Amino acid sequence: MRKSARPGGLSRRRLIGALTALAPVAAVPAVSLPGTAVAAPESYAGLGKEAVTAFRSAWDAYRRLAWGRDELRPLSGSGSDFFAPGHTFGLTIVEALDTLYLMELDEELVTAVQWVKHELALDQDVSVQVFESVIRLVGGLLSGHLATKDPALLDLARDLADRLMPAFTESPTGAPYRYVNLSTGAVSGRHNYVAEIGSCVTEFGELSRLTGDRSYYGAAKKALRAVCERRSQLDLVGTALDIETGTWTGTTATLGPPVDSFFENLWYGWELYGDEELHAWYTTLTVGVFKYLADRRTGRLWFRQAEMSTGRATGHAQSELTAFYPGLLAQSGRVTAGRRYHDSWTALLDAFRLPPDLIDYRTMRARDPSYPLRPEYVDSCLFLWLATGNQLYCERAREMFGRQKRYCQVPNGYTVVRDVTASPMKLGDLTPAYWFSENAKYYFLLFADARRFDYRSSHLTTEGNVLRGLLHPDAASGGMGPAGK
Ligand code: DMJ
Repeated sequence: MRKSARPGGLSRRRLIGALTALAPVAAVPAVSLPGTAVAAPESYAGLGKEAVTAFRSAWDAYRRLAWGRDELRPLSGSGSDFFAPGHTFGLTIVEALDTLYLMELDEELVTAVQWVKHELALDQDVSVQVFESVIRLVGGLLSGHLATKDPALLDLARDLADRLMPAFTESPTGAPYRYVNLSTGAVSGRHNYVAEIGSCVTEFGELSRLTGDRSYYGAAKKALRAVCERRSQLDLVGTALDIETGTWTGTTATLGPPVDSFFENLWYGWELYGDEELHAWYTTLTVGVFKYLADRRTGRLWFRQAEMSTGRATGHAQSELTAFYPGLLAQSGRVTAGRRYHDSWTALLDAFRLPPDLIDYRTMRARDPSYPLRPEYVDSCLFLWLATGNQLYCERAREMFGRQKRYCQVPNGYTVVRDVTASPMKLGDLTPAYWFSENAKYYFLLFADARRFDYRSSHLTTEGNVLRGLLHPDAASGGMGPAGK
């Protein structure tokens, strides 16, 4: 998630003014960024426009070369399916809906909404991953609905959630099966990961709120309970459960995948829906994380892997996916630790032009040198900035944006990197759909004075879908184009 609730103005500029007046933060007249010269402060407006240009270049290529497919392959000029070969859900379109709205690309938004309403086929005889379907498709449809107020998008989100529900309701433990067939409801995959079990409460809670049907929230909460009540005596959870017996099949405690967004959802469920039990679980497990996983021996804050029942260290890998944690810490009141952990990730950018997907933090060597255009570092920039008002995080985002343009930009937008340690870097052929929902949006919100976003109080899901804080400044004069059409 991501939420900030603060007094004061709504816009980015007014927010900074309010923060400065209320609680002066360390001014950043000039920031020395790793691997760069000193960045002088200047207006971010130009960068906001550049974020839109970056988004447009990839979106236009997607429209031209892969419209209706899940994801764009910008080098080969084609499209690909995310969930299963031969089955497509227009994932990029669904993921882009609220970004299009925030960027005021209203003609494109109308086209996107029309595609979703008339072409998105949910009744497909295919098994899909429940977790990815929830965070990307249900979440994208919900934020699209909140942006456009189009009831058809909510109906689609509900239709999809209903098709996914057997994964939860047929489970003896309440932890969902990993896959469900969207047409038949057949479930499969009794071995499921903690992130996948426990990352549905944000979206299902919102669906319950909007429809008045508590069963979605109930199912997601039961799944969280299945994990939290099986925590070890050290207040650590493992990586995977046999969801039929409830026994742990992966007993390594880690902040990284396949656990990561589970922690976000505990906090988000509390923050969005006021569920005290989620707050208690989050607090308890966070104490366990800091007691057994936090590792400061390199002089930086990192998080090791450990055996969940003994706390014995078992690994020192750090996935880039874990770079969401500084933002979550900031949102949940551990700002100092969040800042420190973000500093660690920033230091990594001294050694690498782009963050490798997996490193050993003791040696700072890449264990997986790919860079799948991950958004987590910038995601944390946004939430640290919202929490502190410190422009340092805008500067860090500016640096990453520059590097993405330098190394990932191709004629059809942006693409993933297969090896960030090679010179020149070896490129892959994919624009992940999350780039449209996350990276582009985070840059835009950090740099632009987005008039359709409430900087004072917002909530973004793990996939960057905005569930709170979408403003409708045009509503009085007739509202946006696609609403209700
Ligand atoms: C996104 O799909 C979500 O942020 C998810 O929670 C994990 N990270 C990927 C992108 O890296």
